[in-house]
Amino acid sequence: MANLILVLGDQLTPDLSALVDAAPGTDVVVMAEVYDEATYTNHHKIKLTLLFSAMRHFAEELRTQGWTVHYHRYQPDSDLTSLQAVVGHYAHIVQPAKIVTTECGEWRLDQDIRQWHTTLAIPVDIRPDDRFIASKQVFADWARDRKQLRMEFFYREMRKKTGLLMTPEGQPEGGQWNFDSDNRRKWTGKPPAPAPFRVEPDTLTQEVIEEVNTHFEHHFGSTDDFHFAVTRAGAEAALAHFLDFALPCFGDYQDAISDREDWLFHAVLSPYINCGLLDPLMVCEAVVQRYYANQAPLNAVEGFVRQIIGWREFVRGIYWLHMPDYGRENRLGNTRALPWFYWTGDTGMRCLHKAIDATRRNGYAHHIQRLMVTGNFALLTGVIPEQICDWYLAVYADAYDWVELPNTLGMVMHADGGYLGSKPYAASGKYINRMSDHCSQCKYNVNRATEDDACPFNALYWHFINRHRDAFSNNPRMGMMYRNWDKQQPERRKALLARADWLLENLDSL
Ligand code: FAD
Ligand code: DLZ
Repeated sequence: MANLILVLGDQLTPDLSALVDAAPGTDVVVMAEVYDEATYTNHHKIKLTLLFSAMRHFAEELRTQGWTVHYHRYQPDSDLTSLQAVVGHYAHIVQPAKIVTTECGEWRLDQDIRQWHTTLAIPVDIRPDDRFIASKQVFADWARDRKQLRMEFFYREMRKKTGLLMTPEGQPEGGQWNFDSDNRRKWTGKPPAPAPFRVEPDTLTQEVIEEVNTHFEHHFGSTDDFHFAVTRAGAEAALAHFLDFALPCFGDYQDAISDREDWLFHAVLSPYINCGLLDPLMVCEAVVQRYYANQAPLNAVEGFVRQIIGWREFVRGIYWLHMPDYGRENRLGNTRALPWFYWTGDTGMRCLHKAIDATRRNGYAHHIQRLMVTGNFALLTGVIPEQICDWYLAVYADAYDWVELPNTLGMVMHADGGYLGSKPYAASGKYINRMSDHCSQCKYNVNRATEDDACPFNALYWHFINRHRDAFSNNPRMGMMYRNWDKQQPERRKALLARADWLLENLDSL
């Protein structure tokens, strides 16, 4: 008797645990583009295009390997609006012994699928997602009995487990685990940043672009410059492009921000890794090979590996350890609505305008734009975590709840009380000026704080420090900020707070 194998939109991996022991001649695959998944947030049009096109290409790839694939294309008037409805529909036709699937990455949908054995009255075999290096259980075991979870210590375990950048004697290459301090150069235009990797849309992708622009017209963003790969071969070419042209400088300029360049030396691989077109460990192995071939320095290679086997695995572990409560955290008690300009980019603050505009055009902004520009501003202004989390979930092609939520709620908003990060990444305009060339193009003056034309980040920074004294003044990593605040003249402090109050009342006119 056949099994019905459900492959989700972010499971486009040939050796997925749900597929690996199945029989192409007997078992049947089901894949579906459905209303519920396409609209649970205001997904960027680029993300919808990428996923639908990559899903369609993957279905074709499976068919050429002999699989029978029931593929449900998005139809606005279809009654089958959820994955459960589509799976139920095909289960009725195929009459399978059971449904087989790989565990879903999002708590919301995972909870739903875990009820299907009852709602669809068929056994559902849910397999672990072994595309991650640490299973949920391995992470839970590591986290048990630790008062604070720190990425660095988890990362070291992952280095030992994978052997990546480890000497035969079991020591980290270069004699240290982490070269973070060598990842902070400002980029001034030299060396030139490589042109981004591009794939011109094929006929199938063009068809999807048209459908997305028709059926999801009001969703965020534009597909005008869609150039992501949508197949495994295309994603592998994107990896090769990164290795050849960007990796050597990735480490030096990892924290840089540029007014002129959207992508700098970043990999732009997260959309492919997260939907299954690239395997994270394979990507790290390819990167590490460049180190041993003397084609990339250690600060670049270690910095990259840390992001994947460190941060990526760490945030996923935290997500599954603490959902659903994690998603409701708001420990700083934020009450402010997300400024409207996050959806339009319509603000005179140059750094925010550029980050949001790149997001709208590309479905992408690099990590420091997400953390220190759009994230920092939401932190300083006290935006309600749920609203800023939903924004990040919507606007990036790589966004899935399991990775977006801990990054936004934990790393950026500190809404989990410091569980994920030991201190908030709050910063004034001085930081943005140090790491970018935005400020010289901005209508606000980064060297001023209280005047009408002063960079809003400056007064907002001190307002944040002042209003969260109870939360942070005893944090050893924040002590210096409080000493700096306390030693300013009372009139100066008063002027800074007054300016910040005015800014907070007028965010949408900035
Ligand atoms: P690079 O800078 O080249 O890094 C290489 C790879 O490391 C990435 O492809 C990614 O797989 C991994 N990585 C790097 N940093 C992180 C991190 N903090 N967490 C997890 N993986 C990481 N990443 C997502 O994949 N999806 C998200 O929805 C997402 N939301 C974010 C929200 C906020 C507020 C912040 C601050 C970060 C978020 N990140 C998210 C992490 C990071 O910004 C992106 O992974 C990165 O920008 C992707 O671009 P890249 O491939 O060029 O990455
Ligand atoms: C993000 C997304 C979108 C936009 N559309 C679909 C879809 O139509 N069908 C599907 O199977 N998956 C889709 N996804 C991914 C899921 O919503 C969900 O984020 C992941 O499966 C979580 O692991």
